[in-house]
Amino acid sequence: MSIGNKNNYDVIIIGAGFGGLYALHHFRDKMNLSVRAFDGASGVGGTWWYNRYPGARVDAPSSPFYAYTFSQELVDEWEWTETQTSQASVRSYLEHVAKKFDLKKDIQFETWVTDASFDEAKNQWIIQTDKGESISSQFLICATGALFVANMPDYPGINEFSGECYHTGRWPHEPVSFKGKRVGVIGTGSSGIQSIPEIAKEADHVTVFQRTPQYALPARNRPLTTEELNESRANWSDLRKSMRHRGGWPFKTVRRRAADYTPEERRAVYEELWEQGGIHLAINSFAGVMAKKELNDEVSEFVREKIRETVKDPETARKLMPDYYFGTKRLILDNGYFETYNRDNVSLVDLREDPIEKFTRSGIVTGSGEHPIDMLVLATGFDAVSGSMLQLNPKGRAGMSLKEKWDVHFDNYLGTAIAGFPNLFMIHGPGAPGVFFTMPLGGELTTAFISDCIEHVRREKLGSIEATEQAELEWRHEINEIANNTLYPETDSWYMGANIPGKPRQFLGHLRGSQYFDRLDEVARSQDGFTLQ
Ligand code: NA7
Repeated sequence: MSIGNKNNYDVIIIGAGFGGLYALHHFRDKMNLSVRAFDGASGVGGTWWYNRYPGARVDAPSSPFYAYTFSQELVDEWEWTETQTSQASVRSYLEHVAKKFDLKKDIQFETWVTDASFDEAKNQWIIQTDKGESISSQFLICATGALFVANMPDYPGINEFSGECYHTGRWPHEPVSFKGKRVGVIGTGSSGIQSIPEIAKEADHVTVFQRTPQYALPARNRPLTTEELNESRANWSDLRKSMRHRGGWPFKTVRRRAADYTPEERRAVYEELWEQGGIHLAINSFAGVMAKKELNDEVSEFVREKIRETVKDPETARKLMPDYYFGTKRLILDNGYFETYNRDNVSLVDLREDPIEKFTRSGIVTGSGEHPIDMLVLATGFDAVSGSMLQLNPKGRAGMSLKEKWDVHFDNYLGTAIAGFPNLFMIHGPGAPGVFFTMPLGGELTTAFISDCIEHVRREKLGSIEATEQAELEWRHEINEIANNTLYPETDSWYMGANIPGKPRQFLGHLRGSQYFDRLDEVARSQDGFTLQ
């Protein structure tokens, strides 16, 4: 084992969420490298450390698959309890993982990395922390989180608001009481849609400020049975392979051709899938829903009908009608979201027809007047995928900053390496499958790739590995081509960077996760697209 001293390691990892924790375990325990990890939070979890708002859950019927896959022992000993895992449950699981693999001793918590610069003469990264430390390593792993930098709206007077104010992505650790309060919630993505029903159960009144109505589908969350858990444990190695080859989830998808069905028969299929749970409608209806406009329109209309049937007040139902292509914004699994609008203490403001003009000390003023509130909940999302890397803003060759490099396009190679930034690897960077694949497994597979690259450099006694600009260019075309053959680019979403004013418009994911990881395997063997020296 190469032992690092206090100031120099083989590998520095930034972030102690799913990606960073696994990377630490892998590099330290499987590759015998000296590793130090840093995280600004006081504990493990990354995104799951911060997003502890009421109702926070994985946005998929996740258990036991939204979890690490590499250890049968871990799979056998962890008791998942519900199909749609709660934030508290994910956090307990990650605490357990950290303890089981003795990870915390190599993580420096409550420490922000304030700078990271590449020393070309020594082929090393030097990081500075807010504790005044300067530490170096040959390799820098950025597990900084795809959903980390909170998007804070910039409405006139918002800082004058004198009531309590919380962003869902920075929720306090102390309990927040909504009792007797008038709560304003801005944002109806996953975080808004998961939290609004919970807040409404306790608050005096909830006013939802909605910019874009959403296609939320029933989560049908339920207890996971012992038989189900044991069955997946018994077949874990096959399930793991299925996940790798079926886009991150082991579920068998039915390949149906829309043309083989009459409209009435298709409708019956949608109904059946809806009853099974929204995820089935999302992944299992007909081939081409995400690429063919007419077919997509049909599913969109089906969901709109369901919303109309659920929401009693026709005017509220009208405002809740989504009008973009189904699935082109992150699909949301809800637990009673639309039903919440039938409560007397919930009202909806459609910001597209009644925009926010300003905040006062005690409320929000829209075109129709003032909405007095005691508490503001900002469920306004994140500067997703690229935001955490830009916040870190590493400096590569010749001192070039990532902000300069990514001024107009988030160029990189394979969603993990960046030309001009040798020996730096991202986990879930722009263009990686990220949220289009099961993220814990995606992190494991990406780490395996990075590990092959590091192994290669060390075996050959080289100093650095760096993506070429040509490889970046080809990669840019490759991921854009995949996205451009779908309806995703037609919609303003965080997938496209459209939620952040001024952010370059670029599809931020890779839609074919299994193919992507095949590609990583190929490149791990060939080192194509990299310069090694
Ligand atoms: P999202 O999905 O980005 O949702 C944010 C919501 O906030 C969305 O409804 C936005 O409307 C709205 N928003 C953002 N900025 C504003 C302003 N300035 N004014 C009004 N409304 C605004 O974030 P979440 O936290 O819900 O979920 C992120 C991911 O976490 C999710 O996709 C899952 O993968 C887990 P818009 O739709 O942009 O018009």
